[in-house]
Amino acid sequence: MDPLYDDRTIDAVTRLKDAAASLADLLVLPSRPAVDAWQKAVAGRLIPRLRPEFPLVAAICGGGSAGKSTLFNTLLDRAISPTGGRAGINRRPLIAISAQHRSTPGIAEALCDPFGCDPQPLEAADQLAVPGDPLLHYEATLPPGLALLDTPDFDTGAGGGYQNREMAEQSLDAADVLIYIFTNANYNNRDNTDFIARMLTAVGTRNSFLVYRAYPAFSDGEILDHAGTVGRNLYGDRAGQHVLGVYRAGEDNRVAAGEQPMRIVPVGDTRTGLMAALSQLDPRQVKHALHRSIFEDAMAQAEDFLQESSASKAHLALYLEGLRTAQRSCVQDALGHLPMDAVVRRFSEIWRDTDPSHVKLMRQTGRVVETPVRLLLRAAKWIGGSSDAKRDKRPDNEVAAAMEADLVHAANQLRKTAVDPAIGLHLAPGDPAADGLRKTVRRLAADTGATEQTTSEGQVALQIPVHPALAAAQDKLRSRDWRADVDDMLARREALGSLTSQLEAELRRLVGEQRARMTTFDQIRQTFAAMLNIIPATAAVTYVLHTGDPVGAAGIKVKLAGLFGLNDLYALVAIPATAGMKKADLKQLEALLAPVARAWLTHKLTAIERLFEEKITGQLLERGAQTLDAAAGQIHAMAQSLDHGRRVLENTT
Ligand SMILES: Nc1nc2c(ncn2[C@@H]2O[C@H](COP(=O)(O)OP(=O)(O)OP(=O)(O)O)[C@@H](O)[C@H]2O)c(=O)[nH]1
Ligand SMILES: [Mg+2]
Repeated sequence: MDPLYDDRTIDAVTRLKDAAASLADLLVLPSRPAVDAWQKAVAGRLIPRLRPEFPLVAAICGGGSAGKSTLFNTLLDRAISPTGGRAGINRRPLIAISAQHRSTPGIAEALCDPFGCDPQPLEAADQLAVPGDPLLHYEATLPPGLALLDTPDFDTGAGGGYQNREMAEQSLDAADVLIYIFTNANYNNRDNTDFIARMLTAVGTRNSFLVYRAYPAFSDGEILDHAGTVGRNLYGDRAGQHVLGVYRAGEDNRVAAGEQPMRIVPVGDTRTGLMAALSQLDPRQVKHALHRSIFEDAMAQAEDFLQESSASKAHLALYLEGLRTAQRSCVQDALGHLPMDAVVRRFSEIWRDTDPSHVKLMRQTGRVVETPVRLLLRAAKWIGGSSDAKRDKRPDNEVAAAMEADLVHAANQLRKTAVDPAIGLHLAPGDPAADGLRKTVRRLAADTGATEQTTSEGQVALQIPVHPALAAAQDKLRSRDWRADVDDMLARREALGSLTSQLEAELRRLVGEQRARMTTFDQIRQTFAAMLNIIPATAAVTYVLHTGDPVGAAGIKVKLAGLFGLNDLYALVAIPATAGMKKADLKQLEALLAPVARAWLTHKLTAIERLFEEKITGQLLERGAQTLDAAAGQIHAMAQSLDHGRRVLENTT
């Protein structure tokens, strides 16, 4: 069994066609018109032809009044097609198939498909004299494996052009085998043969029978000589391979008078009559080479589409990664002034509230405040005075204004990035996110137009153009009422800056955890209580977010693993490490503060990220993720089908 005609091949081609169309849609591929044309060709030309019952299509073609219709009628043994002395009688194709196919569904449809129409039956011969879609005739004498096509000429002119070229072109396009009829007047007409040659070799080379309508006075040698010229004009030096037979048709007046059918006589090496030769052609054998070449072309194109789709998908992934990176940095900017002191103060309150009663009593009598306080007072000097003085310098409304400015600035920045034709990123060279993106930008530069530069400050500047699949989501974002969005975000900033029940619960949990780690009369425990009074001021605004471990940095290093999908996001909370604190004390302070800072920052960063996604990036990210997901599925389907296709080509010749 020829694997080309295997059901699995039809399935694979069908899947390939559907997946390519989906990808063109999903990824808004620039070659979408090409995908459409290819898909149409695969559906109309390839798939029906791979079905076992599909007949061989033999198209009779030639110049005006060459005798095409007379030959057609002769082969059918019935005068169906109109004939006459005036050139250009037939204005549309006539398709004749075996009457058996009346009951085979899909055959007539597939035969008409190259013409882009549904099958219509021929009712009267004069229908063929007006331009229109092809007509269909069922003929009992035709074998089921053969469809005969009578075609309009391609050389009668009207208004400086050829009146039937397009129709003739479609007919030739639909043909598996050609019967070219010519006369002494036009056998060497290069315009005609060039036209056919172009059609015949466009997708897979098709073979021909040559019928020479010549005067009886012509010798067979002359017939063969002229037919040889036609063959060479059609196929060049491969004519011997592609010309299946040469016939002569006599110029008999009884034929012209319609009293006799045409007499078609084999010439030279050709031995079999034309109808017999046509019937003997095994459709699969004849079509195998053609179908294999159509199949090969289709696979090669699909391979190109697959590559284009993969590159496009990679571009989309890169853009989304760029957008997420931009969003991360904007979220961090938005948190520039959010006060952490309130959080530490609250932690401290919870701590004190949960003190056992004897400790509360000791605190009232002042017996707890010893060494740690002296230590912490020194620390307070480092941050510029007592904790209260520091807080007084930053009245609440000033903090609120700073918070507002940060949020608006960061939100504007992110929105601009999200609606711009390209994302512009400035990243520190050591940043692992920068390194990853940089590599991808370099790899995809040719396909995406993304660029990479190093700025004069030594930063990595990346430009990533938006992916066309996100154009609609971007338009939607542009048309949003941005002022209203900003107002809404500002209205909610209170909630962002203050404690929520979720954070409160987290702080209570942390207090419990810390307590569990200490024995009742632990010195550390007392130190903690005292420290808690002073930390709020130091921790107010003094933290920095880092991607990558801030090695050797002074202060408390807090790892915020998993936030934004980054495993290496750190917050560095500046603590007066240089203020004479002993290493052991700093360690204690770190043990206390790190979890609080972590809880707080995680909470805030997540909240702002959510807010930005709701107002700015959400639709782009979501649409992008869905598209990536769907594209991955279709790309997989294409790759699998192509694998099958490759195996078919390896196992056939
Ligand atoms: N004497 C003679 N006349 C023929 C022969 N074959 C065709 N004719 C005549 O040539 C004229 C054109 O024949 P058609 O069969 O209509 O030619 P066609 O190629 O179909 O022409 P269009 O459809 O107009 O392009 C008619 O008058 C035919 O009778 C033949 O073998 N001998
Ligand atoms: Mg005709």
